[in-house]
Amino acid sequence: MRLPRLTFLSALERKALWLSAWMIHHANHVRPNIDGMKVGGHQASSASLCTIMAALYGSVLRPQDRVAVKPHASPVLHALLYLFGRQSREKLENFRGWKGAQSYPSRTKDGDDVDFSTGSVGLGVAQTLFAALVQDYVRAKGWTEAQDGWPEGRMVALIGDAEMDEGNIFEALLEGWKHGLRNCWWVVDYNRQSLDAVVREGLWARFEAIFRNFGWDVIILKHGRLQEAAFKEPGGERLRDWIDRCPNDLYSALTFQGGAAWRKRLLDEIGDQGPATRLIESRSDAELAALMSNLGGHDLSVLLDAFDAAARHDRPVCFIAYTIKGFGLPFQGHKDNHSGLMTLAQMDAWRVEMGIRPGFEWEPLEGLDVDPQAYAAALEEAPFVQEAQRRRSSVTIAVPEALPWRAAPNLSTQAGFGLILGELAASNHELADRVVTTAPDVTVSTNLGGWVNRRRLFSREAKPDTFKRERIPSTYSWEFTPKGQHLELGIAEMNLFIMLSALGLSHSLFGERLIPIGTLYDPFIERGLDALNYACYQDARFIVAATPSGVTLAPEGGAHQSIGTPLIGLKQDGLAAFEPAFVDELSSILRWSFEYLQRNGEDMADERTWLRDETGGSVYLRLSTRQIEQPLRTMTAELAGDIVNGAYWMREPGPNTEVLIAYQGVVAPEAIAAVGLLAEDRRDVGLLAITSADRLNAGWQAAERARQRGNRGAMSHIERLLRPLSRDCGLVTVLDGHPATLAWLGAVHGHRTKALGVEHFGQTGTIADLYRHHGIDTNAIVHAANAAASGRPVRHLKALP
Ligand SMILES: Cc1ncc(C[n+]2csc(CCOP(=O)(O)OP(=O)(O)O)c2C)c(N)n1
Ligand SMILES: [Mg+2]
Repeated sequence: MRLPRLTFLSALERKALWLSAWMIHHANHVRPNIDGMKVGGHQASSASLCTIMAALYGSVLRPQDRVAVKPHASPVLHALLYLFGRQSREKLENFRGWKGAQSYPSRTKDGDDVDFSTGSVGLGVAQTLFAALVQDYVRAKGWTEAQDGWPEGRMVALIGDAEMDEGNIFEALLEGWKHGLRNCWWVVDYNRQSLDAVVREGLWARFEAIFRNFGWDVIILKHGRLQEAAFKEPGGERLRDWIDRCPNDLYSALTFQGGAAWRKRLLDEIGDQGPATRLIESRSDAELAALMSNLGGHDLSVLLDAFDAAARHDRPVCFIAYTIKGFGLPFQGHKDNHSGLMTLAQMDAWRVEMGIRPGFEWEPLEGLDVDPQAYAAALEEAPFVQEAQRRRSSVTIAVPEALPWRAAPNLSTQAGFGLILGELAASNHELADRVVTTAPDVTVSTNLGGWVNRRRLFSREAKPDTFKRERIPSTYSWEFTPKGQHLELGIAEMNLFIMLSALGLSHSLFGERLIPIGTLYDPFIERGLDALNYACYQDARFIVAATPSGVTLAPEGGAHQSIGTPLIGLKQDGLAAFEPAFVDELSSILRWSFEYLQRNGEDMADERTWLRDETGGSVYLRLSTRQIEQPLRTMTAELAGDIVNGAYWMREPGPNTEVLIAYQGVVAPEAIAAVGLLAEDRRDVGLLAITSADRLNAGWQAAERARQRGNRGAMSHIERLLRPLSRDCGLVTVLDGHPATLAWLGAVHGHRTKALGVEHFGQTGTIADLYRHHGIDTNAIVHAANAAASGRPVRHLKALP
């Protein structure tokens, strides 16, 4: 015997509601609480989405669809996956515990069926939109896995209505419109409550207008079938009219109070001693409460009709589903219910109501009035679970032996970046076909122009370059084609990082590996920082080249200067940060990066560097527009290895070295000049070229931890480099960025350290003016060296400003 679709989904909804609330209750009140702290979890927010998620996961979603679930409804997702046999009971019992089911859905920690991590509201929503664009991109390339191996999926976001306040959602909408978004559904859980309170009246109409403006279909699911039937009864129109005019906060308050309160209010306001009164009075309190809470988002039949109809086309659809926060729970509708938990007494009473015996709380069939075999069969037949594994994977794309560029005596790292990509674009290496670039309206100004000239812009529909057709000379060709490999974005750095996040998950979402490279101006990383963090948190793989950077962009001045970004590079988990000075360094780093971002190996530290490179990750390149003299040298494997590990000797110190200068990035000429001056008076001066403070620091920390655990031989790259220095050798660190980036080098072996860098921003001037002002010029380095070193000072120094 088969279960009718609605019977099955209604059972699924009931169990999702019970298990999500119980999971949270168990974590807070049943499991031993060692810290005496509230464990938390969101029973009301979860209840709000149970009907919608039961309909989607039980019947509508297919294995190829990808979903971002509203963060605070993660218990519902865990519960549904448990019912489908795709999540363990042990994990549920350990919800919010060590290695248990995660507080908010997590791709990396929860496993195969969590498609997108969520948590910082708004980001997961936008991620579905960008993922839909990436799906179109890979399918347009004719690669087999995307084309034949796997059907086109739908990218779905389940959104809290207050989540819609996040600006990044609207930035994404604009981008979706420009790129002809398809296959994207956003379902708004319109419970009219946020964390603090009840939301403004009439928001749904604003949402509707916005989405329609951007070319979306909008489907408003306001009333359930019970309400629709009641509206057809005599007096029903008066009831509909009253509901339509009822303020959100009053509706919530009455929902909380229940049937008797509804009766009193409705009789007071629409009682007519005639048909409307009869409509109300013909129902018991419980029936009246059920009628008034029968909103579209809690009615399976309404939801299925809407989803089934939308599934017949690929236009983007926004569903605004009216719901009740805490639906079916004792605090439903209460404005304080966001973080509210059911009390022990409330839970016990509700348990009885749900037909659950003590000790049987986790049993999948407990409290259900369905044929167990038919129910089990329906679970097995749900389209969502028809693939054992929903995540895809991709083969590794080979990386060329070397990345050449057209050398010149003076170059900036930004120019070098353009040259290297230009050469790659001209090559017929497979890697070049997998690279996809993107930039928020800074393609030309970050030197991606050469790449785009050769590899063109992506669009599903071809569009020629009008300037070219009109024979107007221009350095850059701007031609769109489905074969194109550059995704041009509007000026929104949040969008850049969410796009990189989507591109960087293509291998897992769509089975085709992409090598995404995004560019932006370095200071504006901070504009998109949460999205960058989100991309790393999801383990998306990409390269971000940030240029220009620091105060070195001198005349640009003001808020275009970046100070703190090297610290972002240092601290950001999942991101290896580099700041090369020379183009040959950049070439080695890029080549390594192409491999690094494809790795997916064991979480094991390398014995030489103590870096966990086998796991792979993303890469941040901090570049500059300052042209500097390039070293004439051949790149040996050893030097390339040191560059990637974070530092190498420009001038190796001897045993009597009194002072060592360690620089990162674009201030190389100042550091080199300072060493020249110092060497006039001192026997031995060392010069350390640092390409990655981040990787040096990570290795140092890891080696120290290993030693604490008993591995006494553990030694990182920076420890090995600094080991030969005598105890009283002084150390000067310098970069065009915050001095704290390198100041820790003094702690490696306890050397006296002077850390130079930039702490204030906003001055315009020449590079010399600004380096002097911030104390990162040659003169300042020599002064600092004198202060740090033992022995005689250097004579003939200019005073510091
Ligand atoms: C960026 C960000 N800011 C704040 C929060 C804290 N927070 C979590 S949920 C929430 C409000 C949720 O309201 P809504 O989106 O309507 O969800 P509901 O629980 O009503 O379904 C807030 C402010 C967060 N998770 N992320
Ligand atoms: Mg809400």
